[in-house]
Amino acid sequence: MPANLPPEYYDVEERYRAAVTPEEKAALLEEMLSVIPKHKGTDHLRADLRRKLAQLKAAAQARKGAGRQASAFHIEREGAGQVAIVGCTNVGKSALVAALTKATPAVSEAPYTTWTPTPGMMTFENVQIQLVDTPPLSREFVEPELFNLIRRADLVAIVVDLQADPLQQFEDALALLEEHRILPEQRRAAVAEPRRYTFKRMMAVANKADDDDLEADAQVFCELACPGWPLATISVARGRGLEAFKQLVFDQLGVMRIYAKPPGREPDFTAPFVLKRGSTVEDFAGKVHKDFVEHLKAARVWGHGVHDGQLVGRDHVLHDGDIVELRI
Ligand SMILES: Nc1nc2c(ncn2[C@@H]2O[C@H](COP(=O)(O)OP(=O)(O)OP(=O)(O)O)[C@@H](O)[C@H]2O)c(=O)[nH]1
Ligand SMILES: [Mg+2]
Repeated sequence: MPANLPPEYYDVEERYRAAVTPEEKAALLEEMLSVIPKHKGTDHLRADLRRKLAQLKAAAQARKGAGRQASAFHIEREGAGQVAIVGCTNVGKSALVAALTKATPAVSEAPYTTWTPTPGMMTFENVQIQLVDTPPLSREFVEPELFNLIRRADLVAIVVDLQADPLQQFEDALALLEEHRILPEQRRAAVAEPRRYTFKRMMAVANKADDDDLEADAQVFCELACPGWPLATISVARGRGLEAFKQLVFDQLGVMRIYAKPPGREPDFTAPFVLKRGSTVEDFAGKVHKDFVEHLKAARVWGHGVHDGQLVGRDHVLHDGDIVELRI
């Protein structure tokens, strides 16, 4: 036992030993974890407590039946899409979410810092995208609920640390996901029994590209680990590549922005409707108001592949940035 534990720790530990119910034990384990200083000397102790906590939570989850309980891992989707920021410990997931949103997850050089997810809204041009910081994908301490969070996300960003062993980190993260029957969309065509898996859109994020040499390493990493994958090369610490990261996330979400034009007025460019790419005028009408779908006669469109104000039918496919005036 390291000598430098604060006195509160021993108080909580005593209560933990006396606790009877699993809920009480779990709460006290959380309290113990919150008072332990984070440094190398406490790594083993923290790992041990976290393992116990994960076991307790898994048992509690199994008793209650999945999903009914309000859970820290159940995060309501907000904005244009939900992006799960995942990966091994210490790669900079929390640092990324803290840099791009108003959320303030703890960032630390000690491993296993995060263990509940934290959502935050990232602004890209005129849309808001939800990033979710998550606990590390670690075989030892991972909570089963994390995989449900990942299954619900619209996009999964796997973060690696270019200054550590990014290939191994990437492989470990993917292997753990695969054990829980989550595969990248990229692999769907190559899988023999696709019905056994959940396929998710995934992108790679090579973090800690603090200088040009490391940035070049990112290319090599991607060629070896995930050729053809969408890759964002960033340094959260140096603020490199973050704009390109946002653009890539938006592109990979597979959504588009449509502006509603009330007859005789200008559209509001600050408040786009966000629809799946490939959506039609009819889909858009349904998003504006469900009654509009039934009563829709035609629409006028300004934008891609039409002349200004062209009349189109309900099956017309829209494009990112189109302006639409619905005719009811
Ligand atoms: N050099 C460098 N360090 C970084 C960069 N981004 C994050 N870090 C550092 O990496 C360490 C880990 O960052 P976190 O954001 O806590 O990592 P994490 O992936 O959330 O870790 P867990 O919560 O344990 O899964 C911290 O010391 C950060 O300051 C970067 O771009 N360059
Ligand atoms: Mg973290």
